[in-house]
Amino acid sequence: MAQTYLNYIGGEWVAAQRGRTFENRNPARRDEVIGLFQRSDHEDVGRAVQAARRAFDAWRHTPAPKRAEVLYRLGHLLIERKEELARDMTREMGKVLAEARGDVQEAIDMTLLMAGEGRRLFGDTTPSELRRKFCLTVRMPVGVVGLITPWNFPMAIPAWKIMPALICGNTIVFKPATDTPLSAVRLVELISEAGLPPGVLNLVTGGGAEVGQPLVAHPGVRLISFTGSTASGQEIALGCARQMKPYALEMGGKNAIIVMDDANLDLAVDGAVWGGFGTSGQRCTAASRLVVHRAVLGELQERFVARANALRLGDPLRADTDMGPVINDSQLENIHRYTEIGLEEGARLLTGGERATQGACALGSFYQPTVFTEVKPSMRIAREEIFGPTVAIIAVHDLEEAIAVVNDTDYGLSAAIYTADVNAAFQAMEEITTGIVYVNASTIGAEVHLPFGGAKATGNGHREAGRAALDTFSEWRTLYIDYSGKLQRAQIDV
Ligand code: UN1
Repeated sequence: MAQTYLNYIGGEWVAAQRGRTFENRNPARRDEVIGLFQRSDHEDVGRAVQAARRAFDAWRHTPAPKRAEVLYRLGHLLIERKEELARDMTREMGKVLAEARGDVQEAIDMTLLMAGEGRRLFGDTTPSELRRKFCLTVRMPVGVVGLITPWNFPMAIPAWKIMPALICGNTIVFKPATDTPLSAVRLVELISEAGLPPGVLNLVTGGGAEVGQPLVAHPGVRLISFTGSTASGQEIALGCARQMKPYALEMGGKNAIIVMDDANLDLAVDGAVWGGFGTSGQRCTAASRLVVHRAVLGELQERFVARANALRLGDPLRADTDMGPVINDSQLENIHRYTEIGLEEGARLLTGGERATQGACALGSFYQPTVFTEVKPSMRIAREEIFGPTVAIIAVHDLEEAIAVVNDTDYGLSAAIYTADVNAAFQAMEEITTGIVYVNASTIGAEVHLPFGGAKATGNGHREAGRAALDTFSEWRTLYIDYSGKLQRAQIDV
């Protein structure tokens, strides 16, 4: 009998009001049920918001260095439990164990980074234009914040949002993806063990329509931070706009690697394999396009396909597995639909293009590493986010054309260039319109102390991680202190 996991509201583990649950299965072995989770609805959201509102006053008045102590304790608990957290994550989400450990590590890094912010949270001090007048800015919490997170980074992305929200003094209602609620429960268990006061962080599991939408619509929630698809992000933006509620959105990508004729091809192939097939291509930073100089096209293509074919698919808990399953069968069908679209559009399939069913793959939702060449920038497989192990190769004549192709997409998250030419590298860094640009490294590999996010349809101008995250989760308060003892008029009295 599968274990049942509960919501966490006001410091208590509780069942959803209506008593409904949903099943979470292992994508590598569909017969394995990970657990039953609460299928919550607007009533549960309402209770969680109420608990978060009640906890807000005490938490915002807790000095930030004291809030940080909870985060330091949490960081150490995460370090201690890293291995079991990674195993749970691999079981529910399917990324290979080494990557799951990396996901937990990213949560650790963010937790400790934000704990350090407890003694910084810097604002500005600046002179006044008037005498005996003092000007400064301080960060104030926003209030109750709603966090909606995806399944592809079940612990890292929740940590990117929860940790800055907490250190800034907000209280939280957290809705994790329905495909990865176990990692969310584990994280919340540890935060509570670390001593977070009841009500400061509340967990409500369930679907987008039943939990996400009421969270966005609730007038008591003062900010929504969301990572997920562009379609859902647009819905959230519209819902928030009706209430003048701020929202920070982190959405899709159609990231590209440029390989120039002078590139170190060993390095470029390593980066293309890691970027294209790491996490089975299910990263918003995945390298789903390879933009290759014609002079090296043949060789690059040959080496890349050989490496794709050599990837070992199977049980992601095994150390010798390179690539695990995709998240579920409906996503797998979506990935396969794009293979059909690519073929219909006239791209040439070099390898893959089918569900993988050999050996252990027969038990789960596996898709073969898939490579298309002769892809034109106008094709849908070159423009739309597939979120699977599918890479489109586009040939170009020179750097200018390569940059134009990279930029010719609605998205703007990450890009990379492999070249030995410093001028080409700088030109790419300047001209590519993504939030993140890598030189001689793949499109994935963001670190927590730098801003993460993108332009165009990828985001709405916010950045996660680094100091930038504090700007999302705090309101600036500007303070003027006039100690002249008389009326002084700015802009008028000189
Ligand atoms: C995501 O793809 O949703 O740079 C986040 C990376 C990771 C974070 C990715 N550190 O790929």
